[in-house]
Amino acid sequence: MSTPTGESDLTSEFLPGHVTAESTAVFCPTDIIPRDKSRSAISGPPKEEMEAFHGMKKNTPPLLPVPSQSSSSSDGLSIHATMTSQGTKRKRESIIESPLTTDMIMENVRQIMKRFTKNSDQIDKGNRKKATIGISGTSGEGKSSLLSAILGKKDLLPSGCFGACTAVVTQVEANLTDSNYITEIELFSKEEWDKELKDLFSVLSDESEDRDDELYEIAVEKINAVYGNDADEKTLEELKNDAKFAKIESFLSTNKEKSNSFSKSDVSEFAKYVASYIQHSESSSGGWYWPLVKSVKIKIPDCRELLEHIVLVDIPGSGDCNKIRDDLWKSKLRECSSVWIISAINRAITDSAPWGILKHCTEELGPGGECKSINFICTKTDDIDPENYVRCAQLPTDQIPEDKDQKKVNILDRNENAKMKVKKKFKKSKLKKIFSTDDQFQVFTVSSKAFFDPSLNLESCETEIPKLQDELRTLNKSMNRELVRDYVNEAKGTLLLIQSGQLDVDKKMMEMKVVELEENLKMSLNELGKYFDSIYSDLEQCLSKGVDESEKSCVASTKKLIAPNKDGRGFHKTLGALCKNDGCYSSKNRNTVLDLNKTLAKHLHECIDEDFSKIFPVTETTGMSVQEQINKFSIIQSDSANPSSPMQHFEDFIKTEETKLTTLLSGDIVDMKKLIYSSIQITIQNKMASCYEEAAAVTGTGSMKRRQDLLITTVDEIKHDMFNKAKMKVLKKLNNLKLHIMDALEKKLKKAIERSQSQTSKIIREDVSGYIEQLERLSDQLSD
Ligand SMILES: Nc1nc2c(ncn2[C@@H]2O[C@H](COP(=O)(O)OP(=O)(O)OP(=O)(O)O)[C@@H](O)[C@H]2O)c(=O)[nH]1
Ligand SMILES: [Mg+2]
Repeated sequence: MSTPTGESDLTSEFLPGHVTAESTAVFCPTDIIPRDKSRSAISGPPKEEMEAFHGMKKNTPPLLPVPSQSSSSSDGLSIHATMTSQGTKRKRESIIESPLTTDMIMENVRQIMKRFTKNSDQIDKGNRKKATIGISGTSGEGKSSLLSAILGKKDLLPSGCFGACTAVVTQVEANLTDSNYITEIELFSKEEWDKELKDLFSVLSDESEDRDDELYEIAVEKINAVYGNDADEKTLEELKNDAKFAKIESFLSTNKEKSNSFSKSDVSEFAKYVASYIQHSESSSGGWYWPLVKSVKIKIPDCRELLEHIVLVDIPGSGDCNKIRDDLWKSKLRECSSVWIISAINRAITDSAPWGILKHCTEELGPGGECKSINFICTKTDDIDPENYVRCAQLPTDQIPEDKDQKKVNILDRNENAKMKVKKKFKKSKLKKIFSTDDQFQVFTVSSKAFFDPSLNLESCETEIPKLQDELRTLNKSMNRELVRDYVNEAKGTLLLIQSGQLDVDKKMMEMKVVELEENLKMSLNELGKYFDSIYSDLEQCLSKGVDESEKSCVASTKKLIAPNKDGRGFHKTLGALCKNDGCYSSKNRNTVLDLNKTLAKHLHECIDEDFSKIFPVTETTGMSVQEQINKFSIIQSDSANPSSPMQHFEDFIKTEETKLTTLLSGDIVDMKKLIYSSIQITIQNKMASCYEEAAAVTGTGSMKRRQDLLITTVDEIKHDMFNKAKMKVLKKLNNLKLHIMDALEKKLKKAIERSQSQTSKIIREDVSGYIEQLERLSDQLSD
């Protein structure tokens, strides 16, 4: 433990480390290092120095000297030149006036806390989740190229010229520990792959005329990718006798427990390795593992500033009808706080695909998810046929460019046009309804190619890649601030506990305060309980209405979905796939999605959507959200203690505990809200499961009709029970949320009261009020 004898000592200890997502120290009461009385007096910096520092009377240490290299810190706040020098009073004052970076604030707090805790460097990983940005779009539109450009690493991710390229969901984040490129690959278990293989071979053996050609093609591709050319011509039994088969089996068994991890310092070597797991290539067979992969995580060095708190997820354009990956696709969307829709600029307006993909998942993004914004990104802006453009845009023909500069004028003109048209289209789309303001939807026009290739004559800013990088940087910065704010709050709580413990508080007064706070807790919980009861009854009413409407219309809407009067033969295959896939069919490019479960859940969703988004809004305040109730929950009456009262620190400590709890609970609220919303569809799917299975097994002449009849009759028979179960499930989960929140508040705040009481008996004789003030000043610097 360091003896805080002043600034110079601290300087020698100071390590300009980075703040990491994980760097929120946990300060437990047990961590507090008791001091004996003889040493306690020296626990702050020397008094004279302190008074010289601020003219303060209290024991307040100076803010730490600032490392010069922190000027490149992740939050990019400007640093005054004098902040790097030290020694005189004048210079120290300028330290206070200049804004500190979050790194500096963090380090200051860490240094302060070193004096009082054994593990001020201990890291709490669980506190705040990283933000997920989903990058979605049809195959070949430039998602992977865009990601590589944003990270400034050309060819990092495989990109393809022919057909689908990225085959699996690829998660990209920052490597915050060293300068290596790391990949963690999650493979199917041996059992999962055995089942998949069995399904693939059953698709191959289907020789009936209603065979699903898309499924058939996917089965051939997958089998050949893993086992080599013509493996699809063998039977499953023959394949099992193949040496390659045994190799793959053992590969999956050995990787069952741990994910397959790989680390390289050389980017091209790394890219080549990763490609074999995520690239879908038609040019060669065997030796490609993408069919065996569930998901891939890639960690990139030197991008802390962009991705310290953010995960980018490349969501491949084509579905492969694998249920596990399909579920992952949907659950990834549910996790996204922002989605980037990617479309080549020449198709952005006319092509329905980019909109089609998301049209089917507004629920996963809106009420059932946490999406705060959508960026529509038009890619390949460098790719223009000037003559064609001048003609299509009906520009005067003398504007056909003859040189590069004229071409650039056309490119920029098309960019502006595209932005305008896409925004207009968005205003009319279904997606619009999940947002409350227009600025939650932005359009970018980018060229990943021109970003790396200056010969294409676009300035870096005209490629708009820097604009997207800035957006990431800003988000990262604000998340960093939140994290550091939590850290400072936590530290403050610890010091307040110490401070309240070493003041001579009258025992009787303390007992009275405890009784008062316990009483307040009871009353506040009571109020919160009433709030939950009222939203329960609101939702119950909406759901009951939804159940009635669902019962009335479900047979008709089922018929409309599974028995449309068109293209009977083609539809036979679609229906077969729908039954095999638990009620949901999605075409390879996800443009066409038929989801019977979602169709059946529609009325229940529609009836609760308005209330649900008031109770669980994604961004705005509604006056009736759970989050707002938690934010205002407090057992401290605002003016219950006067500032000079010895009880003040005790109350302040409770307040810091309340803030901590609010942060913890907000994550839980979002997670549980998603479960509540999705429970409607899941209940319906479970209720229909045996019917899907039965319908999938129907074969022979007239099987389409028999499948349709079976589905329609079942829906009619079980509708009452099914929709009521779905309703009850929602209410039960809402009640679980209530219990979870009430329980957490009660237990944690009781514990906080107990902790501060027991602290009073500890022998820590040290005035830490100066440190507390310092933490408050640091905290002020973090306010927006
Ligand atoms: N001219 C031009 N071509 C681009 C640009 N971005 C990507 N491409 C090309 O478009 C093709 C597809 O790019 P990818 O990045 O693989 O597309 P993707 O969206 O990841 O495709 P999937 O992985 O199949 O989902 C490749 O040949 C790229 O070289 C661009 O900005 N300009
Ligand atoms: Mg790709």
